[in-house]
Amino acid sequence: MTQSFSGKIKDKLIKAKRKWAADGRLLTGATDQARENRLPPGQRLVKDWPVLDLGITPHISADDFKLQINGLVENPLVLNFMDLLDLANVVAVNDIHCVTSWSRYDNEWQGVTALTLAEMVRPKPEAKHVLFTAHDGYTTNVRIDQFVDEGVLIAHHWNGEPLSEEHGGPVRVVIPKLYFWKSAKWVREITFAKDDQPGFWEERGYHNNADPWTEERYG
Ligand SMILES: Nc1nc2c(c(=O)[nH]1)N[C@H]1C(S)=C(S)[C@@H](COP(=O)(O)O)O[C@H]1N2
Ligand SMILES: [Mo]
Repeated sequence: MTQSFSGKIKDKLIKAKRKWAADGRLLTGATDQARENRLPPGQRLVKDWPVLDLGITPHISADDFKLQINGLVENPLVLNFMDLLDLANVVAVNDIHCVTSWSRYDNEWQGVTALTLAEMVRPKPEAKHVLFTAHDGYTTNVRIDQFVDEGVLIAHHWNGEPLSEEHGGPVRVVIPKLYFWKSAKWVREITFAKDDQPGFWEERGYHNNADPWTEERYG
């Protein structure tokens, strides 16, 4: 069977990232004291916004976009792009911290809070975990308390512009307190569950919890 070009790139990227994870590379532990309050340990500040993903960019128009919210909830929902715009929207400004060691300050996101969506679907008492599934096949997981936390958005605008395709448009998740791999681009499904289900990188050596302040990078 011949493998597609994008399939090859994908495999290459996965291999490189897995190697870093195995080596514990990028785990510098160094802290810039002058910026201690803003820049987590082992991170460096960038001005541009790198694109990181599995190498496959799904093309989903706002018209075709649908978000399913399901699993252990009283009221499963399917929302389209217009539904999201019609819900209470907020603007939140926060910093991105990527596990590959770059951080980017002052990103202005617009979208619906995860808390708003949770209130709409009403998770059952047994629901303790949330799994995000994206259109490129990517998955990532958080606990329900991390999901409903302050600043967590299902976002469709960045710095006043519609979120670009390469950064997860039309709609991505933003979980500012965790390393950025927890923020699924091109999100299509949010599933509440009793048990934790490790996502794509969590299964490949990334930390389950992903707190940048305690460098929960790998393991
Ligand atoms: N759907 C999807 N979401 C994803 C990823 C991915 O490969 N697919 N990569 C994650 C990782 S590892 C990072 S660092 C950020 C990168 O987001 P950016 O490209 O907007 O900087 O997206 C996260 N969300
Ligand atoms: Mo990442």
